[in-house]
Formats: sequence, C-alpha cells, structure tokens
Amino acid sequence: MVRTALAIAAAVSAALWTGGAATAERAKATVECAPTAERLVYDCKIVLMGRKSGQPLAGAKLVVGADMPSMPLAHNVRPVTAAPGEKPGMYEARIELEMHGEWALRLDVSGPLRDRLIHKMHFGGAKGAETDHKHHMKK
Ligand SMILES: [Cu+2]
Repeated sequence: MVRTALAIAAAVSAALWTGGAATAERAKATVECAPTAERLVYDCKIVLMGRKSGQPLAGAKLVVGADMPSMPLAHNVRPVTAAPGEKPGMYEARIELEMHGEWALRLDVSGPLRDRLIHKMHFGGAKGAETDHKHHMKK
C-alpha cells in the first residue's frame, strides 16, 4: 500500500515538472478593425508575432471571438476563424458585433504555438449617441 502511494506521488511530480518547463514562445498581436458598409460589421486585420522573437507567426490557426467586458453574458458573438492575410503573420477576420462600445476580442491561436490573447478595443460611436441595442429590450 505504501508502494502505491509513492508511485502516485512520483506521477504527480512528473506532471508538475512538465508544466513548469513550459517556457515556450507566446504570441502577441496588433489588431486593426475597419467598419464595413454593413452596420456593426468590421473587417479586422490581425498581425501575430512571437512575443520574444518579434517574428511574424505564419501558418497559425486564429479564431476570433468577442465579448463586452462591461456586460458579462449579455452577448453571444459567434467566433470566426481568420483567413491568412497578404503577408506571413497577417490574418483577416470579419466580425459582427451586436452594439457599439468597448469590446474585448479574444484571439485563440494554435498551430506553431498555442495562446489566447485578449485585445480590448472600442467600436463605433462615430455618430455619438448610438442607441442601437439588440439585447437590451427596454426602451
Ligand atoms: Cu451590450
């Protein structure tokens, strides 16, 4: 019985060791989103780079989600898979938001490395008092 307990302890420390050794490269991103002709639809250009190397991160799978930090659970924007852009490390995604305001884009990166980046940015408001609100039904 003692022997079993020792074996389990050894397995746990091995697992911790593997996790602790993860000094792998992470990702960083620049994001630019431009309005389209369609309301609340934006074309986003994302550049992925290695955080340490600064080198473009080509051949990644990038999934872009969006949420409003100020409104937890209020929105349900479907994540979209970005398409490769003009140059290595560039990606393009068309996102459809539900209202103007501050959004947090969630960039899920996989392929050459795995990472999740949260990128906060403000959308819309060019006309000032935008009151369009798909989910807030009270008027
Ligand atoms: Cu909202």
